[in-house]
Amino acid sequence: MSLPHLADPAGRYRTMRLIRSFEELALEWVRSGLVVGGTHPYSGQEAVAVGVCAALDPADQLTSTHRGHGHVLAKGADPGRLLAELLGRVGGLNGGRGGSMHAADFSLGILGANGIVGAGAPIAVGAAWAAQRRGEPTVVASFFGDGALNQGVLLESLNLASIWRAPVVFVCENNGYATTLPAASAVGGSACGRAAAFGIPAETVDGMDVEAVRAAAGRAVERARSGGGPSFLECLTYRFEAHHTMERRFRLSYRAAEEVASWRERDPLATDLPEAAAIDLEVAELLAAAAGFALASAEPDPATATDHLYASGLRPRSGAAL
Ligand SMILES: Cc1ncc(C[n+]2csc(CCOP(=O)(O)OP(=O)(O)O)c2C)c(N)n1
Ligand SMILES: [Mg+2]
Repeated sequence: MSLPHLADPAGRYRTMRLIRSFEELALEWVRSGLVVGGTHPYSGQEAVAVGVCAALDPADQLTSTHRGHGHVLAKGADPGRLLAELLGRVGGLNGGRGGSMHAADFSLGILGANGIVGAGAPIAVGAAWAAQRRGEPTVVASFFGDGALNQGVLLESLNLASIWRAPVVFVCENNGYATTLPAASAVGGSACGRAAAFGIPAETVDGMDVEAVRAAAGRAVERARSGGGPSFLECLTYRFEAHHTMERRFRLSYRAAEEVASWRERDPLATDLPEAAAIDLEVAELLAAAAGFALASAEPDPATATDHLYASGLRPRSGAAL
């Protein structure tokens, strides 16, 4: 059974709108100082998260990135709890201790956003291998950017997934840049070529088209679930905002205004769905309630600052400084 909130075009549009509006609110909260430290906005890339998650079942899992809000929301995380996480409040997905780059909800198969570029991939392969060993039908989607293509750990993960025939769908969100570095001048060969070198079927898809992503992800998920092993999708996409909210402080000019404008013309949210305006209103109300929940959530008690630093059962060595 696919994720119920992504089962039809209206649900997929609603979720893309939720992600876009969430990111706009998060940006506002960063600018006003409510969110400390900033975020990596996902605006522009919504069709990738939603298209891939639309091909997943509720029990399937994912690993995410530093730009993770879209993946987490697409899999079904509560927007109020994600906002509370950004604020560092106790009502957050992780009690406010993870923040934007470490949002997780294991109950929904969200194994975590991740601040280390490429680091979600080995987690995904491990989770998929564990499911395979247990005889469970779980598929794991692993999102990463073009920048991760040059991380050794990603190549090691592709290799292990291939030899173990692990049920992983590797999803490369090629948005053209790793921070300010153009992929065109940083990635030797091609994204799909890397997967092909490990014997993994790979395809490139229009990452601005949610239905194209869903169709390609559907083929990959089907292959993984039926024992056919991993697949690799390169989704061509673009981030509409800065790499990080901090970027506005530096006058960076690595992307031409015309380039940004031409990708904005291909906005994945452009739709002719007749119910789009009603959905937009519905999402605005949902997000207002989510913001209310997050803002009303308590600040953590400073006395709990060192909680969760050790796995359960372990104690700091006596005398060790905390
Ligand atoms: C291992 C590692 N190296 C460097 C960084 C700093 N860093 C954070 S995001 C980023 C760029 C990542 O680019 P990409 O994978 O294309 O993802 P995008 O930001 O475009 O979504 C870098 C270099 C990091 N977090 N982890
Ligand atoms: Mg990138």
